[in-house]
Amino acid sequence: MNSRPSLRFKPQSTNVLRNWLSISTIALLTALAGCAASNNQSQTASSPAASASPAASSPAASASPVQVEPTGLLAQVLSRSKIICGTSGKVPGFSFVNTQGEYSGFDVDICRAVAVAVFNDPSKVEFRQLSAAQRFTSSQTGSIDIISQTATVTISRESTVGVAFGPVILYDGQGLMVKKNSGITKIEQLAGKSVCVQTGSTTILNLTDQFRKRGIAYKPVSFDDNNATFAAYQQGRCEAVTADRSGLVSNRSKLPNPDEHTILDIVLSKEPLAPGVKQGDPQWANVLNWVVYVLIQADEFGITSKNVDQIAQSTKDPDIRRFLGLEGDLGKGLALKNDYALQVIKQIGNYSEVYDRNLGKDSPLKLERGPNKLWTDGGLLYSPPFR
Ligand SMILES: N[C@@H](CCC(=O)N[C@@H](CS)C(=O)NCC(=O)O)C(=O)O
Repeated sequence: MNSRPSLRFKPQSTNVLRNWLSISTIALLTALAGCAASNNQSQTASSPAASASPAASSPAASASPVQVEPTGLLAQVLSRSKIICGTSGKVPGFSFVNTQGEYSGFDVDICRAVAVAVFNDPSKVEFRQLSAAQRFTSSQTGSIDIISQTATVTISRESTVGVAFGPVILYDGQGLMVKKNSGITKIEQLAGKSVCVQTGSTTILNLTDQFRKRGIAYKPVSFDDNNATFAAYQQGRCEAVTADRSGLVSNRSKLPNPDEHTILDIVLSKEPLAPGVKQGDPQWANVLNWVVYVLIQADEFGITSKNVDQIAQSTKDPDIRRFLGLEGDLGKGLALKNDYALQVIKQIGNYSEVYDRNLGKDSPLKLERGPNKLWTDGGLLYSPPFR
């Protein structure tokens, strides 16, 4: 059922897990296990109800009705009537707050998608603006429910820092940006020069490693704020600025003359960006995971915000019927409404729609999809089955 069980079933979550595994959940798990499913299938096939409708003949329909109760953070979020989402607010395409206080971006849409899944209302999110370093402390102290802030999945963040990352939403890498007229095209030309960088990030760690491994001396000029980092670069306090390549494209768009800056043709690291939650609450982690997977799976099925209603009315494909909650109990198994996926697609869109409007062809940034294509198109995006 889980593609990355190690992220969700941590030792410290045993009590929560025990509560969560209510009798009805065990019934679902049993029904979904391979051998049990074949038993159920044969029982269903012999029951008169099974022949009455196509839905009733599916293995999922033969399981006991699923009634998973919200617990932990999901229960808290429901009683509070909003999700608290930690994000930057300063990075166009990911999270940007305009002068009217309205948020937009890929990271913002992830939190809105979770709000649709939980409340059927994308507006039920309160955004908290955090620095790169505050992302993780805020998650640890429980003052935010979701981190959705250009965060790279790393082993130490999942082990010592205590973040349970959801699925990767953007495969990126670290880059370097310089002024075009500097003539710099290679990292070696930065020897003895200054590089602006943000603290609380993987960026500063990779920068150190990359110069160290090449044996090049340089001067890091660090800031704990995104805007301060790029302002310093713009003012000429550093010859280069480093960040995730998508972050460079985003911040370049805010500079007075974006065309005067170039991103070097070099990738310093792997930066798989993902939203995350605090560890120890498997039900809440599952909600995040299976909301992100909805975006990816909808893309694979060719379901968009525009055609989802029409597909829901006409499809006979059992995979799609289960996915959209027209049959089976997949949504209920997450303690959500059974049609949560349909609502997420209708109100937020599929992965391509979210990508294109925030980062891709319909956005000012025009970022190529690169590895962020579906696995069926040669990319890395892959959702485990909705089954
Ligand atoms: N992906 C890297 C870098 C992320 C990063 O530095 N993000 C910046 C923006 S590019 C940020 O969130 N800054 C928050 C702020 O200062 O507002 C990580 O997870 O450490």
